[in-house]
Amino acid sequence: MSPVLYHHALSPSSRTALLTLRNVDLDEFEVKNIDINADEKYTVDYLKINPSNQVPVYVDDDFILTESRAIACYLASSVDRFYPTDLRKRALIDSRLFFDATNSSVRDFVFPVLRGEVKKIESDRREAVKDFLKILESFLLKSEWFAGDEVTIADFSYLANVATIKAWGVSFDEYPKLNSWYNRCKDLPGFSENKKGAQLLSKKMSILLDEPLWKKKKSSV
Ligand SMILES: N[C@@H](CCC(=O)N[C@@H](CS)C(=O)NCC(=O)O)C(=O)O
Repeated sequence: MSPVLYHHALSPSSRTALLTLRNVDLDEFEVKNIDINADEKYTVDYLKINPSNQVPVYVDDDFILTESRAIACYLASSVDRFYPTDLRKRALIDSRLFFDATNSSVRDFVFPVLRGEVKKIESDRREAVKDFLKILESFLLKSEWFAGDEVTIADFSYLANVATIKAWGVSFDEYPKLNSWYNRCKDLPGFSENKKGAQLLSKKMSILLDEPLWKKKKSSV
């Protein structure tokens, strides 16, 4: 049986795993869409695969792997691309991945809206997203990609989140390095698919809110 990725297009975590799959270019795999809002996700079978009930999950025969970035590490290692074995190169990639995984600004912005808990987004949540972008800009001061001069899985992880933020209508004028990186990513397999998922998420959030998802800056003229 081909390996299966349990996926949901709206989920940035899930899109990290899918972007990695598209880039490592496995011969055969299946993408199974799981509706994270539907009962389907809560079946006993899905709970056996992932007790936390989340996407993504990668299943290859009896090997079950949860956590998007662990999936990315595994897939990249299996083809010996995008995750170099050089100790320091790998350590920098891991550092970037852990930072992305533990920075909650995107999920804190998205989840309360999707759960219907808020109709307006508090300003500190918006500020946290801007702080996140500022840090990403600083990561790109010395290199074209997030962990050196070559594309790595760190870039797949950030691309899922950055496309999500871009789809909200956030201007990247203040983050020129990040903007150039994003444009460079357009050549990566899976870029458009990831962008489409980000746009669908943005659309869903906009419907649930009583205000624009991201207000445009007033022109000074
Ligand atoms: N740490 C996990 C986070 C996964 C995650 O938060 N998945 C969300 C979608 S972005 C999900 O499945 N939410 C549904 C739920 O928690 O019920 C990873 O990176 O794989």
